[in-house]
Amino acid sequence: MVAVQWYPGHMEKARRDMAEQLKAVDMIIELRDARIPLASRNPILDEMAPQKPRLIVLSKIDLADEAETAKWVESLKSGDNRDCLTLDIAKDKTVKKQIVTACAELTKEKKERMIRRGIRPRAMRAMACGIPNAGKSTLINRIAGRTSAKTADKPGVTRALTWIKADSTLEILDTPGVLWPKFEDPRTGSLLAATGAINENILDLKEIAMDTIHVIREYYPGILETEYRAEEGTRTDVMLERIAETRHLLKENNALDIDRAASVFLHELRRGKLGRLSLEWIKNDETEKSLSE
Ligand SMILES: Nc1nc2c(ncn2[C@@H]2O[C@H](COP(=O)(O)OP(=O)(O)OP(=O)(O)O)[C@@H](O)[C@H]2O)c(=O)[nH]1
Ligand SMILES: [Mg+2]
Repeated sequence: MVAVQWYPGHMEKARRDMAEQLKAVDMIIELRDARIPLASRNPILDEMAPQKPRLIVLSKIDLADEAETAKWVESLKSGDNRDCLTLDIAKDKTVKKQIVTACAELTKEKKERMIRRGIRPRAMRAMACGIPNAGKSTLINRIAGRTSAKTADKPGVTRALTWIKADSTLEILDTPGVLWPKFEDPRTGSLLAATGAINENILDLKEIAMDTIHVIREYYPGILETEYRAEEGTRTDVMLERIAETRHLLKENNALDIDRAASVFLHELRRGKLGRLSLEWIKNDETEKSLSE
């Protein structure tokens, strides 16, 4: 398992800016990647905003295993002041309606309290946050109904905090993707790298690809062998050779280009070419509840 860490200065600054804004927000919309619902959980959020109502949005469900996602949602929904939605943010036509409805439900008590105290209810404010590349800005644009936030298929795109108005009841703050200073479990860094949450320039893609091949073979035996025409039991490093062969990745001297094979493999995985795969399966001892105890 390769050790990965990515916590550049702009993330530390974003964390401070977010902590500052938290006082003004009524709830959190936490985006996580449906393929890795635990590895994409930012522990900083629990420290910064343990009390705020939280809507967890599992993004990229179009790339994740449906059966696994259903189990995760059950676990992530449980708890007071919490809800969990699954979304294909880029395509789902009901993104705005689902978010507005879920946020209204989670802030209902607060609104009622304001009315009881004779305060005219204002729009509720939600902070959208989560790991880089999870789809925060895409979500903001879908809700705003226009392309106001810059999005791209690479991590670290958003650098500033920006408010948008969903409707008269809800305002949402787009924030930069942030990670945290240390991944307790080395698998976390590797899974975040595999799914595209970490700047590729700092990664050893071959190591990440090998870790990922290992995970996929555990959960989905046979699919890599079929896709890349490899024998059952092929060693992980040899699997990269098979990938180079089937995708015709050769260096100038006609040797197999293993570095490009690693990169092509990870991009095929992220595009969903290998099917809908979840890289973290729910285990009884690893649920959200046990983590927060
Ligand atoms: N397949 C799929 N792609 C998505 C989904 N949501 C977002 N994307 C894509 O993911 C990429 C990243 O989206 P962004 O909205 O820029 O992500 P972000 O969370 O704002 O990223 P940072 O600003 O870097 O933290 C883009 O290429 C989106 O089109 C989804 O539900 N499914
Ligand atoms: Mg963004």
